[in-house]
Formats: sequence, structure tokens, C-alpha cells
Amino acid sequence: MSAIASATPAGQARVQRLERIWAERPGLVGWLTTTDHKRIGLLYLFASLVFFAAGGVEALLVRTQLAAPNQHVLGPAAYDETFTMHGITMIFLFVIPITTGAFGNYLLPLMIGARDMAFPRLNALSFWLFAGSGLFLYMSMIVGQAPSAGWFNYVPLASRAYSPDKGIDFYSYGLIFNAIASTAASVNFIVTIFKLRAPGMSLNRMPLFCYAFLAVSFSLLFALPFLSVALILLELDRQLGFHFYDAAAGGDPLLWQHLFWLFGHPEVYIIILPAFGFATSIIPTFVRRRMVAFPLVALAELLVGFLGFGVWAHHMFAVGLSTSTTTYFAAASLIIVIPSAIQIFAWITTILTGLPRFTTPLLFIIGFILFFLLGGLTGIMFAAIPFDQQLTDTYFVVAHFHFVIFGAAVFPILGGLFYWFPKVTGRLYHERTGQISFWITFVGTLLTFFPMHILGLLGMPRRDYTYPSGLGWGGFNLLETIGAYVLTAGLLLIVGNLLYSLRRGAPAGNDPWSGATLEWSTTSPPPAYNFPVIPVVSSAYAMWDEDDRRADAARLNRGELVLERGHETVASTVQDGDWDEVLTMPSESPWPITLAIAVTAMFAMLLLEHFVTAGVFGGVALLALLGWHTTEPQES
Ligand code: HEM
Ligand SMILES: [Cu+2]
Repeated sequence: MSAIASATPAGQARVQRLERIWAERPGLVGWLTTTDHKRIGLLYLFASLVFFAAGGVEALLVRTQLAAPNQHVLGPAAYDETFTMHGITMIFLFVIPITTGAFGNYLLPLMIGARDMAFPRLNALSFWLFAGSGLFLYMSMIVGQAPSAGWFNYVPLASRAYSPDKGIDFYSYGLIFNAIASTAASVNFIVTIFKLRAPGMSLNRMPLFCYAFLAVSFSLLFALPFLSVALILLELDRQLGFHFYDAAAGGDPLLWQHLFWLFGHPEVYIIILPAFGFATSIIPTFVRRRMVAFPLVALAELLVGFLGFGVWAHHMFAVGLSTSTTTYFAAASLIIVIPSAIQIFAWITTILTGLPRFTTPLLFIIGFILFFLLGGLTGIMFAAIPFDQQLTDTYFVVAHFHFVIFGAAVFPILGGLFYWFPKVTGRLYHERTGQISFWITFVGTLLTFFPMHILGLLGMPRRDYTYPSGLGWGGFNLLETIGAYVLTAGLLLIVGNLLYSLRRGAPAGNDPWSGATLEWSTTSPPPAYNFPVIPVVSSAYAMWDEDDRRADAARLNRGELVLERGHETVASTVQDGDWDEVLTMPSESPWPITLAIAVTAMFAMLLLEHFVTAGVFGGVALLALLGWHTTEPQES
């Protein structure tokens, strides 16, 4: 039972005071100026789903073009733009913002018993900058100059000589811009996880979901600078005639590849790590037991993020690096098998030794484990240097990374949408339809991506806009395209189910699944202040410690740790999670969105080569920062 439901009149009065203190402005202005992590999470959710739809339409266009030999749905130039925008969209505008921005923002403070993120206004700024970078990147399509050098944008193709229009500049500025948003978000997560955990939540009692997000945040923080530097050097080459990547003038195109993959490989773990966090949240709930090997799984999550920084050149086995170099990178890549296998064995053992209820979220997690295994096994094959040299740039690669990226990263996202839907909306989705949609997306995924392995072995190159008949590729390609439409049907059924349930679903109550973590202790949807009383925790499965939750309710009535005197939350010590101090949290503010608009205008002007106007908007951004600073409540 929730603390509010069992509150005495004194407790009720405290709850009402919290309601008044934490109320935000209603309507549109409220959404534009919000600093509530839940509303920011929802903004991220809607925005990233819109981009998922755009990236999905691009994927369908690509697949329709390839359905048969010699098709003309897309010409060669449009094809290049479409797969490039598909890759950029899915990675930078869908998976990262939906995992960290939407799920992370909404759930992390709830799971650790906090009332908001550590820096609520920075959080709002992250969202508006992300939205600005997405619009900016899509402007390229509207003006007909989309980037077309693929998502990893190799030079010399991306140099001014071979890509003279503005497509590559949209890419460079858009991603520098996007990186600012993600950097701010990751700093926010790290501080929130280290400092805002509920009293009693020492590091070893922190839910595994939080370990996954800690690993993601550190990876983002250290990986993004490589990308930003690579992009700044590229723009210096393109705009001002520098020669960083220009072999003819003593530069080196391989510098781009090193910098890009120093970012790009950690990036693939950034994409997959949240999936590990979702799996370790969903499995214990639906098999009714704690995770097997908790400390090992926590370490494995951190280790995956760390090892991801030492393997980048496995993307460069075919460029002529020395044998000792490639051998090192092959060996280092194989080491990743260890933390991955620890997790796979832990998930499977937990499921096998528990009492599984095969509801929709658990089905998606089981699909995830299967696809992760398949994508992982082909990954191991690629670590064998001669195998990679033979198959790089074929459809075998496209098969490999879609099993990881779609099967293993997106399936848990879909499972997570179902799992936390009752918490966010207060209603239950339709279970039977959910299970049917799982099977359709599962079959669709296999049908779309499995035959790509065979096509790769048959020699079909990736990124070619068409292929001649008579090579025996037509049948598999047709099968894949049918698969892509089946997959789309499954995704649409999920959307339909959730939209319908939003209005018609049965009331969910606080905790429909008997979940293990603290988000289930509060009402659905949670109130603006999250918890009427800051919980005190004694294990990583806080909701299963019923005495603790009863003690919370009693403390509400006594007025302990209610913090009803202001916009406040508790800060705790980094390691042991002991009570440290009470923090005053900022509330809604117009500055983040103002600053984001100024920064967006600045990047637009940089693109148009109006450098002076760009400088002016940069000045406006500084003024907005100044305004932000002077209206910030000061420490007393
Ligand atoms: C919705 C189902 C999806 C379908 C049907 C699909 C289909 C495709 C196809 C056919 C290509 C290869 C284009 C070519 O080489 O000619 C491709 C490339 C790619 N896809 Fe997907 N995809 C899907 C989802 C995703 C997701 C969810 C992600 C990432 C999170 C993703 C990331 C990429 C990337 C990075 C590329 C490489 C682009 C490049 O070569 O620069 N895709 N996709
Ligand atoms: Cu890699």
C-alpha cells in the first residue's frame, strides 16, 4: 500500500503542502519551461519516437528500392542520402535519446528515491538542445542537401572536393551540437546517481539499471569528445582550407577513421548498455526472484563500457594497419566476450531458476537475449581478421549490427515501453495484443535481417543503390523487404495497443507487476514530487522489503524526511548512501529553452557561413547564460 493511501490527517496535510510546492505552470508554457525530470522524459519520448518513425520510413524506402534487381524507387544520390539519414537518425536521434533521455530521465530519480535529477535546468537544456539538433539535421533534407557519406562519414568522400554541397556541414554541426546535449545529460546522470540516492542505498544496494546508466554516462562523457574533435578538424578542412585529412598536403585520412571509431565503438556499447539495464529490471519482476550473480553483473556492465574504449581499430582491419596492431585489436575485441557472457548466463540462470510469467515485457527480453547471442556470435566472427577482411562492407555486416542494434537494443526498449507503461499512464496495456505484437516483430526481425548474412556471404555489397539480376540475390532481397513490412506491422500494432490503452486500459494501481524497485512504490503516474516521503532503503530490491515501505508510510505521518518546507531533496554520500544534507532544487525556468534557441540559431548561421551573425547569436547565448545565472537561487 502506498504511503499516501495510509496517511493520517497530519500526513495528508503534508502531502497537500508538497502538491502546492511542486506544482508547475499548466498548459503549453508549463511544458516549455518545465524542469520536472518526468515531463522532460516524456518530451524526449515523443521527440525520439517521431525520429524513429522518420528513420523507419527511410529504412522502408531503402528496402523497397532493394526488393528486386534494377529498381528505380530511389536514384543513386537519393539512396545515399536515405541510408545515411537512416543511420544518423536511428543512432543519434532515436536510440540514445529514448534510452538515456526518455527512460533514464523518467526512471532514474524514481529508482533511487530522489525528487528530481541533480541539475533540473541543465536537464531541460539537454532536451531543447537535442530537439534543436534533430530539427537542424532534418533541415538538410528539407533544403535538399542531406549528408550522403554514410553514418561514419569517411574522408576523402566527406571532404569538400568530393562532397561540395552543405550535406556534410549539416552532419558536422548537427552532431557537434547533439554531442553538447548528450554531454550535459551524462554529467547530470553521473551526479544524480552518485549524490541523490535515497538514504541507505549504498552502491551495492543500487538497482542494476542504475549501474547500466552509470556505465552509459561515463562512456558518453569520454567518447563524445573524439567525435567532436574529428568534426571540428573536418570543418576546418572544409571551410578554411586546413589539411588534417588531406594526404596530398601531409594530412592523413586514417586520422578520421581513428578518431571516429574511438568514439564509434564505445557508441555501440552506449546503445546496448541501457538494454542490459532494462533486462535486469524486467527479468526479476516476471520470474519472481532476485538476479543471480548481482555483483558480477554490476561489474560486467561497468566493464563493457570500459573495455569498449580499447577495441576501435577492429573497424579498420582492411585499411592496411600493421599485423601487430590488428592482432592486438582482434584480441582486445574478443575479451568483450567475458562480461557479455557473464550477463547472458546470469539472465538465463535467473529465468530458469525462477517462476517465469511470460508477459509481453519478458517476451521482448527473451527475444533480446536470442538476438544478442546471434549478433554477438557474428561479432566474434568479425574479430577474426581474415574473415573481416573478406566480408567487410558486405551485407554480412549489416546483418550483424542490426541483430545487435535492432534485436538487442530496440527489443528491450519495446519491452520497456510495455513494462513501464502502467507507471507512466496509470493504465494497463492489452496483454494478449501485446504478445501478438511481440511475435509479429520477432518474426519480422528474423525475416528482415537473417537473410542479409547469406547475401553478404554471396558478396552483396552494402550501400549500393541497386544490383543486376542473375546474381541470385533477388529472392533473399525480396524476403527481407517483406520482413521489413511485417516488422513495421508489428511496430504499428504496439503503437495502436498503447494509444488505445492510454484511454481505455484498465486502471493499473501503483504496482501491477509486484516490481522490485522504488518507482513502483509511488502512485501511477507519480506526483510532481515523486515520493511523499523520501524512502529509506536496505537492499537493491527495495519494493520487496515490505517492512521498509511500511516504515516510510509511518514517517510520513510523523513528518520525518518529508521535506515539505520547499523544493527539496536529500543528498547522500557517494559510497555508503548515508544522509548528507538537504538540497534546494531549482524549479521551472525559461532560460534553458532560450539558450537552446540561441545556440540553434548560431549553428544555422555557421552553416550558412554568416560567421558574424553566428557570433551575434553566440553572444545572445552568453547573455542567456548570464540571465540564467543571475536568476539562480544563491546559496545562503
Ligand atoms: C526498423 C527496421 C530497420 C530496417 C528495415 C533497417 C534497414 C537497413 C538497411 C537495409 C540498411 C543498409 C543500407 C545499405 O547499406 O544500402 C541499414 C543501414 C543502417 N541501419 Fe538500419 N534498419 C532498421 C533499423 C535500424 C535501427 C533501429 C538502427 C540503429 C539503432 C539502424 C542503424 C543503421 C545504421 C547505422 C546503418 C548503416 C548506415 C550506413 O551504412 O551509413 N537501423 N538499415
Ligand atoms: Cu566496434
